[in-house]
Amino acid sequence: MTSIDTGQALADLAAMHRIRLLEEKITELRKQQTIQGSVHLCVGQEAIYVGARGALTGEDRVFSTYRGHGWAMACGVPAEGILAELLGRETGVCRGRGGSAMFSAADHGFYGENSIVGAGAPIACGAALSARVKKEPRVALTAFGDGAMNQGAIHEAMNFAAYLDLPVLFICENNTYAELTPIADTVRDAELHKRAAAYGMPGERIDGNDVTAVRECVAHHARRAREGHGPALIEMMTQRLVGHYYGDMQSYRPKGELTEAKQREPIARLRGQLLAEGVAAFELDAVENDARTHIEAAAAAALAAPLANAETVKEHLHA
Ligand SMILES: Cc1ncc(C[n+]2csc(CCOP(=O)(O)OP(=O)(O)O)c2C)c(N)n1
Ligand SMILES: [Mg+2]
Repeated sequence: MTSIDTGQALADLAAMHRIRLLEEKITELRKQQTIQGSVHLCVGQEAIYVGARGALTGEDRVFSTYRGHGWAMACGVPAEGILAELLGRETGVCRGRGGSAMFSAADHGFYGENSIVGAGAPIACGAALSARVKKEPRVALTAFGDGAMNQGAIHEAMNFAAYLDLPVLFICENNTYAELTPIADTVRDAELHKRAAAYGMPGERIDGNDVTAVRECVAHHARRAREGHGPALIEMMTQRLVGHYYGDMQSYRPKGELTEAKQREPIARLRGQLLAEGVAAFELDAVENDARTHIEAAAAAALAAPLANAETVKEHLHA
């Protein structure tokens, strides 16, 4: 386990709580059908977003998947704008046009979710190439799942970025499932980071539930990429503590898997580390309570906003 700086760890804990509580609020609103349609939650994977984004600058660009609420929050997209988006409100970050799985907020460096598995990676290469041409010291981070590692687009993007030494960080959020199928049932070698070698770039597997390890690893590879040494593939091991989508019964999970995963989940783990460092339990409770107040206020404001106007549906769209 990595050693921690208490101030940074408290900030990380707060950021992870806000993401977790956002997802819990979305679950509640989806259950009531106040939010409608497909929803993919990132509960359990929060350390990846907070640690990785914490290692980047405001100029860097993030490309996520449909499981993207946590990345958006980590990029600084306001919870109110995200909730309003999922609620189809005029005040949503994409005025209700993107919904849970397809929103973006470029003004926060969040270049968007993408529901096509693997499709964010070639787009991130484009962003990195543009940084190169404009001589801007930005990196493009593309996040995708373990299942996406078997998509052609990911391999094309890795080859392209490696050949041109583009500043791309390929972040594989390995939650060990692609929808309802364990990754181990679909590949000969489940150590996905090894594939980086085939493209001539560094590949690493790290504990994606350790926010400090994530930050340090991403900081290292972002520095390399910014200095012109090219991309890297970082496989971050994690678990989602919920279904693939809202409503997934998870009957495919072996008995006891979730209970065991909860022992390693990032929030409880960082809380345990802070307690061991001598931070009082009431201080940690206060961090969680502040996050709860923040999300409750965001939800109230989002719910009070007007629904997107159907007459303007063709506005604010880019193709
Ligand atoms: C090109 C494409 N193929 C198939 C799908 C259907 N699909 C949606 S999510 C998913 C599983 C992806 O798993 P993984 O990459 O591990 O990401 P996770 O959902 O675990 O975050 C699949 C196959 C899709 N959306 N796009
Ligand atoms: Mg997966």
